Amino acid sequence: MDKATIQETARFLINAEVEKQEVTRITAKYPDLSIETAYEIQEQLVQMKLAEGYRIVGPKMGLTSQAKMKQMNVSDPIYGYIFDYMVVSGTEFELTDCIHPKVEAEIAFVLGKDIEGPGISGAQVLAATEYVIPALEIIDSRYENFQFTLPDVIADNASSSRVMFGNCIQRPEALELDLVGVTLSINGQIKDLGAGAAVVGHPANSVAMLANMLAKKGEKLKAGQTILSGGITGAIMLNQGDVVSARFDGLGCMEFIVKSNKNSN
Ligand code: 0L1
Ligand code: MG
Repeated sequence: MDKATIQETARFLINAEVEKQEVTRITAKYPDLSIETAYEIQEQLVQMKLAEGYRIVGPKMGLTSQAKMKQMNVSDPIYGYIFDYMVVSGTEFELTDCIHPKVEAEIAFVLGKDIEGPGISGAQVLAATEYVIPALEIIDSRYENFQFTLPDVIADNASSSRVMFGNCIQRPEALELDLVGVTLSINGQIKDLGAGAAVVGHPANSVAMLANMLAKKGEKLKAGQTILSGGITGAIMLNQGDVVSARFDGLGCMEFIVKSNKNSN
């Protein structure tokens, strides 16, 4: 794929996000799209957002659970980027900001030191982590019906859309992160649950994989970045009026309400 087509495809995906309009997956037009080229489209999309003045909060890992990897028929997770405009503060989420959002519970790592791959281990990640916090990631594939192949979702910034961070801060050594249990409930009913080990065995392993993947393009994880390590629970579709709550063992509770300004008058 030439540079102009990479730029045009990245703009196509940004427009879908901005206009909140689902689009046909890009592999329908480019069936031979490789993983490498998909990451080039993602990189172009990231550069366009930076040029628009947005700031990167941190990279994130996606497709980290066995269930998601099996579903996509892949053996490795993928990465994308969380930007400042994606961070939702408060306890309300605006449904009409997205196309067809889903929520998943994660543990986020805030780094005290840079981490530069290759060869990074989970233990090195824990040593470089200032603290961990609970997070609810809202993913919103720009593709029709959340249907995509691996290159499609990589190009689409790993479905990144919104994120809420909890305010319970813990040093990483205060918890056994692989044993941290999480329940994700909607309107008081548990929709999914899991433990940190669902994230490639241990959430710190996921961050280590991320450092090693980014090293291939000469990037490192930076002190101060907040990094989503991957879904402990599956992703649950959101609907207007939903009260979403997540309980993290040792990391407190998070709750938000799904609003829609479409029907507010
Ligand atoms: O954060 C994630 O795990 C999302 C990865 C992309 C796959 C999806 O949209 O379900
Ligand atoms: Mg996620």
